[in-house]
Amino acid sequence: MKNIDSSTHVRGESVYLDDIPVIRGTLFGAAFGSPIAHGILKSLDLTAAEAMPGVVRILTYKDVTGENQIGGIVPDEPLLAEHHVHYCGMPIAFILAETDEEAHAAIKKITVDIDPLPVITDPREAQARGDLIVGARTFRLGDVATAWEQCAHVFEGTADTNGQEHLYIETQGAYAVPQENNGIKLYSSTQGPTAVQRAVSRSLGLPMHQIDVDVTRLGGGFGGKEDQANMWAALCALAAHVLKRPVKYALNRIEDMAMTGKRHPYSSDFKIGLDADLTIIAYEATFYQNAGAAADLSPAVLERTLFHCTNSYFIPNVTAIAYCCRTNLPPNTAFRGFGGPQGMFVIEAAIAKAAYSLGIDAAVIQAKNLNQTGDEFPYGQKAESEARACWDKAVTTYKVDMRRSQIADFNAANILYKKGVALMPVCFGISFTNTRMNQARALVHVYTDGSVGVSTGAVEMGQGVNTKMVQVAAQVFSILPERIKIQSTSTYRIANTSPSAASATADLNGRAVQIACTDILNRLKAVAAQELHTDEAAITLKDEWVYVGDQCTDYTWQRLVLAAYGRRISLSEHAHYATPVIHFDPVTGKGHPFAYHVYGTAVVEVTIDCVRGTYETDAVNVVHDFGASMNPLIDRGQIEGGIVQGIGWMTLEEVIYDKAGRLRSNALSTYKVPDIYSVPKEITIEFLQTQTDNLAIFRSKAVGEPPLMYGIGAYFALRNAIRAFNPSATIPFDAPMTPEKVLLALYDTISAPAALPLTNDKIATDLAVNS
Ligand code: LUZ
Ligand code: MOS
Repeated sequence: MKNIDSSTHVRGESVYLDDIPVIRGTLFGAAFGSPIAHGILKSLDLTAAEAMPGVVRILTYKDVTGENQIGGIVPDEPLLAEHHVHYCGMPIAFILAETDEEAHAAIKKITVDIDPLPVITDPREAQARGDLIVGARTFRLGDVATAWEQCAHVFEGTADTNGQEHLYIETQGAYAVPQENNGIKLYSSTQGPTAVQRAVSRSLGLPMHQIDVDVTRLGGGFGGKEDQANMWAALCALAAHVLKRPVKYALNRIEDMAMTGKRHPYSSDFKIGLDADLTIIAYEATFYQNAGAAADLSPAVLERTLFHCTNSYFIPNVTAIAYCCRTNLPPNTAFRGFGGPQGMFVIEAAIAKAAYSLGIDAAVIQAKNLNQTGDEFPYGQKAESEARACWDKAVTTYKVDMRRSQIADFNAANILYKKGVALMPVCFGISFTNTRMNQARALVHVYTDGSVGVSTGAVEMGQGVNTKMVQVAAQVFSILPERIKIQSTSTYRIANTSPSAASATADLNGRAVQIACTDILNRLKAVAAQELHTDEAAITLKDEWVYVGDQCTDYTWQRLVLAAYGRRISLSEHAHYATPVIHFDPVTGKGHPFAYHVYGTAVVEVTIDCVRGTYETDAVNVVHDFGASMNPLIDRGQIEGGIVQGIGWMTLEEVIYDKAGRLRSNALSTYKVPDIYSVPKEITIEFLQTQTDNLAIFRSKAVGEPPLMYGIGAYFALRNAIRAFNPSATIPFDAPMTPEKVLLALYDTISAPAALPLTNDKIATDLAVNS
C-alpha cells in the first residue's frame, strides 16, 4: 500500500502548521534569545522594541501565569529566563506583533545587560567541575576488573562523536487560539501532543482538560520535536491566554538552528580486552554526554547509550559509566537513535582499534563476537538474536569476500583513489526504556455509511504511521482502505499519549487500533448472526461481505453496519494497549526493557579522492530484520532515509559552537547535509525472513531508528580507505569524518615520514593514466 499522503504531498496540498488558515486578529510571536551563553541578567530594556510599529506586547517571565518551568525530567528549564542565562538563544522575551515581520524587526531593538560568567562547552570539563545534570549511571555485567587478566590483548582509546542538527524540513512552531472560559486550542508541530499539553497547562496554570493540542502532521521530527516543541507552544499559549488573541510563531530556519538542541555530542573512553582467539572478554566505556544547559531528555538519552554500548556483540564482562554533563549550549535532545548510535560508535571504535593493532580486519572480530539467542545484555535481558543470520546473509548476498579482493586490486592499481569497505552490524532495542511510556490508545468510530474514523496517539511525521494505521483497521474489518480516515492527533480524543518516538509508534498505536477494531468487529459479528439466524462463530467478514462459513451472504459491510445501528449496538470503541512482558529497574540497571530487538548488517563501500580528501559512498548493502514487514515500501523508505541521515552525521555534518558558545554552523550554507550528490550511489535492502514470533504489530518490526546506525559503517569504511593510502596514518576516532579530516589523515606523516605513495610526479603519471 502506498503512503496515503503521497498524492497530497506531491500536489502541495498536505497541511502543515504554517498552512493553517490564519484567523483574523492573529498576532505573530518572535522570541528574543540571550546573545550570551552564560551570565547574570542585569537589565532588560524593552522600550525601543515596544515602540516599534505593530508591536502589541512583549512578555517576560513576569507575565507567566503558571509555573515558569518546562523541564520534563528535571525542573531546570524556565520558559523565559529570569536572572540567569545558560545558553546563547535562551528565550528571554516574547514579542507579539501584528505581523511576523514586525515581530522580528522589534527583536533587534531589545537591549540586555548581562554580566558574563565562564562558558563551558566541553563535557569533560563540565564533569571535572562536577557539573552533572543527574548522577552518573553505570551498567555492569560480569566483572571487568578480574577479566583483564584473562585477556591476551587489551586496547584503550578515546572516541568522540559530534552533534547533529535535526533539520526537519518544517521548522518548530505553534499556533494558539483562545477558547471560551480560558480554554486554549493549540496547533503544534510536535511529536508529543501530550507533552505540549502538559507544558502549556503547567506554564499557564490551567488544568490539562482546558488545553486541546491538535496535530495533523509534521514535516519531519527525528526526535527534535519529542520535547522541544513544548517551548514554542507554551510561549504562544501564554500570549494567547494573556492577550485573548490567537498567536502564531513558526520559527525561521536560523532561529530554529540557533535556539533548539541537537543530537548530543559525546566524548568517550574505551578499554577492550580480547583473548587469543579474538573473543572479546571485557569492555569498559566511559561516556561524557554533552547535555547542554538543561536536562531536557538527556538523562533518558544517556541511559540508551548504556543500553546499546555493546551493539550486536555479546561481551561477558562490561562496565559502562555515563555522565550527563551540563554545558552552556542549547539543551541537547532526542535524535533518531536516542544515544544508541553514540554508544555503538564507541564499541565499533574499540574493535577497529584492536583490529588495526593486531593487523587484521575489524570484521574478523565483529563476526566472532556477534550475540546469539540466550546471550545476556548488560541490562539483564536475554537476546532473541538475528545478528548472525543478518551478518551471514550480508556476507554471502553481497559477496563480501569477492569485493574485498576487488577492492584490494583497485587499491593496488590506483594511487589517486582508494576504496574502503566496512561492515556495520546493528542491534537496537524496541520500547521506551521508561517502561510506563509503553502504552497507547485508539478511538475508532464506524459511521452509518460504513466509513470509519480512527484516532490514535500517533503523530504522522512522514514516517508513514497513518498508512500503517489504515492497514491495521482495513485488515481487521476486511474492508477497503478508502473507507478509513485517520483523524488528526488530538488530546481531546486521545489522552495521555506517549510521544511518537522510540520507533515504537506503529507498534503501540497499531495494537490499540487492532484491539478497538476487533471489539467492534465482534459486536458486528453478533449482529450478523442474529440477522442471518446462525451461529456467531460461523460469521466472517471478507472483502466487504459477510460470510456464513464459506458461503457469501447478501449482507455487505455497509448493510451490516446499518443493521447494528438499527439494533442500537455501539459502533465506536476506545481501546488501550500496554506492551506486556517488559520491565526495568533503573536502580539495579537490570530487567527486560525491550519488547524485542531489531537486527541488521550493512556493508558500506567508499572511494576517497587522495588528492582532495573528498569521497563518495559507492554502496550501502543491507540485510535487515523486518520481522514480517506490513509495508515494505514504507519500511524501505525509512531505511534509505536512515542510512543517508546516519552517513550525514558520520561524515559531513559538523555542528560548530565557538568558545563563547555561539553556533557557527547556523544555516545551510555553513552546515553541510547530504544532498543528491553525496547519497550512496547504490542502496540495496535484503529482507531477513524471520520465523520467530514477536510483539510487533502484525509481527512487522519497528523500523524508525535502527537503520540510522548503518551509517556508522561509512565512517569506518573511510578509515580503511585512508589506510590503503597511508597505512600508518594516525586517525583519531573523531566523527564526523569530513573531507578536511580525511585529507589531514591521508598526509599524516608523524608516525611514518616519507612513507606516502603520492608525489607530484606520481600524481602526474597517474592522472595521465586515469584520463
Ligand atoms: N524517547 C524516550 C525515545 O522518551 N524514551 C526512549 O527510550 C526513546 N528511545 C528512542 C527514541 N526516543
Ligand atoms: Mo525519537 S529520537 O524516537 O523522538
